[in-house]
Amino acid sequence: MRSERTQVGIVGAGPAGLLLGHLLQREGIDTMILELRSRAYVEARIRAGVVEHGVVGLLEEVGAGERLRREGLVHRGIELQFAGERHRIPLSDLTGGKTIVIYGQTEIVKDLIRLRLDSGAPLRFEVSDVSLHGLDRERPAIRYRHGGEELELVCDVVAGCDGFHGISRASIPPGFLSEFSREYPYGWLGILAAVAPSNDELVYAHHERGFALLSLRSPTLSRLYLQCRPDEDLARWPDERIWEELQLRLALPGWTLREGPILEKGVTGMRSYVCEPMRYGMLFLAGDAAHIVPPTGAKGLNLALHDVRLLAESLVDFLGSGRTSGIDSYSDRCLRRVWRAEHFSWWMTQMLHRPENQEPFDLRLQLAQLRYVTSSEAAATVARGELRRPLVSPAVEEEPTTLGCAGR
Ligand code: RFL
Ligand code: PHB
Repeated sequence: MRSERTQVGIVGAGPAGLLLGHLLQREGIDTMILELRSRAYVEARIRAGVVEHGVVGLLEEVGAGERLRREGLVHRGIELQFAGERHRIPLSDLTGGKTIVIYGQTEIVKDLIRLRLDSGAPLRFEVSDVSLHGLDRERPAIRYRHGGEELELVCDVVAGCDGFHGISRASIPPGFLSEFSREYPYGWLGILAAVAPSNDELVYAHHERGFALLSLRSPTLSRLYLQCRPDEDLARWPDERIWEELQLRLALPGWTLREGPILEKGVTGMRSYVCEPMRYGMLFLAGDAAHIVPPTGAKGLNLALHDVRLLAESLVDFLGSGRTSGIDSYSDRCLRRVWRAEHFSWWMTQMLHRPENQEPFDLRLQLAQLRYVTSSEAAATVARGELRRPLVSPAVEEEPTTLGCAGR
């Protein structure tokens, strides 16, 4: 087995692993990124689309936001549809001018891969048999296969950025982590369609047939989702049925949902999950490897990038000056933001989705909540107050969320 050496071994080239690599390389720290999949696969995987204000700032600040600034679509509000009406939530007005940007996660990943490869820093795709060793010792190691060769990467620190199904969290001894989770009886059937978006802003629709979401990726690409069962069989959803259902759930008098060729479709289950702490010895977890949220709140990508910003700062301090205060408080600092996002995502999910056999009482509670969120001056005022609170540190700055200005 050939042995190599790096300061930070990063498992996973999703948004978290790639941004961490970029942030550390800029500070002169040696990193190696190992990714299970091919570059083509990673660059084609369709996921998130909403980037929050703070994350846009972060990407721009570190030289990874050039195309995002050019091509990203700035949104100042979103719409909530229920009981046959649409109500606009003016995010910007409620948050002192902050905006969200619509820019595919896939595009962020492409931008970060390009930056990495241009810098000459190592990024290996299609590695296999990845395993972690000596995590509770001073020099942990990552063993893996690449191009038919068995390799060992000796590190100062391992960053587990390998998503919810990765091996990093699974390499922590049983009993060490506390895990918190909730499964929802819902899935999302998502499509990408070659048609101009039918609305300028996102529409979150509560409907008796189930939730629907109208989103977009560009002036010529629509992204739409339908609530379905978590184990929904896509074979039961030919394109015509998908459009028919979207038409029913998003219908509004005087408004038309434009249809077009479906380029991609998939089903995602919904789950909330957090593990505590986000560290074991010299292994630090970041992003979906440590926590996931149902997509209703559009928080997962944003949380993942916040984690690695904190992790990068802490590691620079540790590897550069030997200071341990940053790495020692990393998990607690992340988890504060994580739990706020967990609450918000759960809240959005339970407010907007239709459970099977919903009790009439629960339906009325949902509608009451939706009416409150869209009409209450008090909810908006509370949100503005929250955002003006003195900040604990820039890294845990309060963010406006897709709907987060109201109802929390
Ligand atoms: P990722 O993106 O899952 O990347 C992990 C990477 O690790 C690789 N990997 C391994 N590599 C080496 N060795 C191993 N043993 C490995 N095992 C796995 C994987 O191949 C992969 O490349 O995690 P990361 O970087 O933490 O990023 C998290 C985000 O991807 C995720 O939170 C978001 O996509 C969630 N999400 C959304 N978040 C938002 O902020 N806004 C949104 O609008 C939003 N919409 C969504 C979403 C997620 C969705 N799905 C598919 C669950 C919409 C959907 C439908
Ligand atoms: C998306 O465009 O993929 C998207 C938008 C908002 C969400 C989730 C996903 O809440």
